[in-house]
Amino acid sequence: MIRNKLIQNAREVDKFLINYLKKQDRSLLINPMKYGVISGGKKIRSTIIFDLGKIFNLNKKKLINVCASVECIHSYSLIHDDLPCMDDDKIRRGKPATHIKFGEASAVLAGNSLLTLAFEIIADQNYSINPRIKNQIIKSLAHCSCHTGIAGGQELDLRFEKKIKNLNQIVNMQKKKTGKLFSFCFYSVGLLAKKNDRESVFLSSLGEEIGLLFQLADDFLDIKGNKRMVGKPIRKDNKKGKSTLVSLLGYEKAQKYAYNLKKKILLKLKKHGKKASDLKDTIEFILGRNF
Ligand code: GRG
Repeated sequence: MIRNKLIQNAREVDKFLINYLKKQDRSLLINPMKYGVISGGKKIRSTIIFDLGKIFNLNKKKLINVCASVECIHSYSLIHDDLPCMDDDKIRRGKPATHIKFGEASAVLAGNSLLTLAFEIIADQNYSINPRIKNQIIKSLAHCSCHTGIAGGQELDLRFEKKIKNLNQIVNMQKKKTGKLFSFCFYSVGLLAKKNDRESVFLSSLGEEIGLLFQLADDFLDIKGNKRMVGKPIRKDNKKGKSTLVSLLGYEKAQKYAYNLKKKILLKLKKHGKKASDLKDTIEFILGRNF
């Protein structure tokens, strides 16, 4: 069931992105950009946005630009994450990483182009939402992506290699590196649903917690996953001396931590009753996933 939902949502976002790029001038970077963002990937962040839309009665047309821009930022982060100066991976989504297929310079430029395309997609005049909300979405996307978010989290991740870090330091790093984009998904849907400040803060932190849960699952897959299913090299964290909750607590205790975190998240969704059932399914998938 969840698999069908993911495939269907990914198709819709891919279709939007293909059409969007078709309307732009051709360039040499279109192919590495498409390779990075369109071909493959679960597009789980888009599914979360659509699930949230169900809770707040927002249709997909209102949400699709946010989904596409999030997938551009996410794919950009993966392209750059695989570069030799970062995590130095050659395989991504079961295929050669973008820099292996197109060369390092093109991968850097395609990543940069996806970053800026994300903002263009929200700012687009055909995306007809309230201009004040549009402005807030753009500001939040920038805040979650830059040194206060993903990029800052990645810097910490690299600096923490082969160092002993405590639980708070690791959680803070992972909430930035992975959690901030999930946080943006929640916050932007809250903005579109015209939620007040208190609810927006609540949604942002819930998104961050789901991002942390997602990262924990990623760390479990690095140890017990199947390389073909995961689509990228596994058993790398230990070799690289990555600071993760698994390396700090051990596999069993980290699993317990993740299970409790999931329980806490699901409890917070209780107030939305049946409307949250799709999001609850996605959260169950996030921790139980094998890809
Ligand atoms: C993007 C602003 C920005 C900066 C770049 C390189 C970098 C700085 C950040 C790396 C962040 C990173 C790679 C975090 C890991 C998040 C994670 C667990 C990714 C895997 O996501 P999936 O499983 O991937 O959703 P698919 O392939 O399904 O799309």
